[in-house]
Amino acid sequence: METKHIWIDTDLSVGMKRHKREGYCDVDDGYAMLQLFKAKNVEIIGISAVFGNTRIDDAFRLCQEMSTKFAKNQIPVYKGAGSAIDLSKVETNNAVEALASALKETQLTILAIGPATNIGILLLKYPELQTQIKEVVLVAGRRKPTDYFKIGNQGNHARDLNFDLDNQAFNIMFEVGIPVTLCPFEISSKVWIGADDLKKLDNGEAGNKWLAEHSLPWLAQWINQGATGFNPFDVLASHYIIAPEDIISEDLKAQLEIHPDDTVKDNNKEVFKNYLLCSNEGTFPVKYCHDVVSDYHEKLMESLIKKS
Ligand SMILES: [Ca+2]
Repeated sequence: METKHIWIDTDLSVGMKRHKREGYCDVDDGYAMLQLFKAKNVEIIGISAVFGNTRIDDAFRLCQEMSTKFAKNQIPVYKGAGSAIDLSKVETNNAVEALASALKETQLTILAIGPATNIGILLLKYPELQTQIKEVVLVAGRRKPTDYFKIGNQGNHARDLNFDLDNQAFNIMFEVGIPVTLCPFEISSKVWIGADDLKKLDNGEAGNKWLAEHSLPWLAQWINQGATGFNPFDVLASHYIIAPEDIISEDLKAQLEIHPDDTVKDNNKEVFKNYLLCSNEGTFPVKYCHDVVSDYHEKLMESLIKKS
């Protein structure tokens, strides 16, 4: 079995309270990281933190915590961008420099499960390294502007957060033409984690217990919105890296289009935003992951529960 060299870029926020509004932050980056920590066919070269689900300092601290406590081997952790790319003032950071050094040594597959800011900065600062990137796997996109993702039954549409937080970073990747794979809400909305799954996780290793414990308030938040479990978005992207045969994809073309913002209730054409749309009619080739194999849930749980 070929060992894939991978880099994880994440806005890890497991257990964090939301900044400036009520509730808890996403736990899904933790599932993706733990799955990769346990996978036998990958070698994780580095982990970089990015802003997104939480602030950069918290994401960085949590990456250090997960790497120190739960990784088989020590994986270096770097602090990346704290805000979206400003094209008038593009600044590098520790994460971008470390990723550049790693790419000079070896080709890498990048799992970018936050805003793609660090990848965008890297491509602007080190365009000569683009051929060293085998593939970037991201969580973003949809087919049509009328497709939406809602949590539960209260009528609230969720943002396409990673894309919404840094449109420009995605644009840069597409224009450069590196191989991009998208695992959007279309695929993750077919996968559920519920209370029984958290019980199974809680019986496992220390990393599993930690994740299960911090997932309880997140699950409660989804149940409160009328759902019966939660969709572990980012783990679909990590699963694609370790076992692409479990993920069903098609080759499409991406493009950015401006439409009324679907997350604003009663939006009477006052608030607009960019959409990342994937169809046969777009401009930039992408691999679009949209479904899972029939016994996927069992495979996912096995990959999370197995011993390191
Ligand atoms: Ca994430």
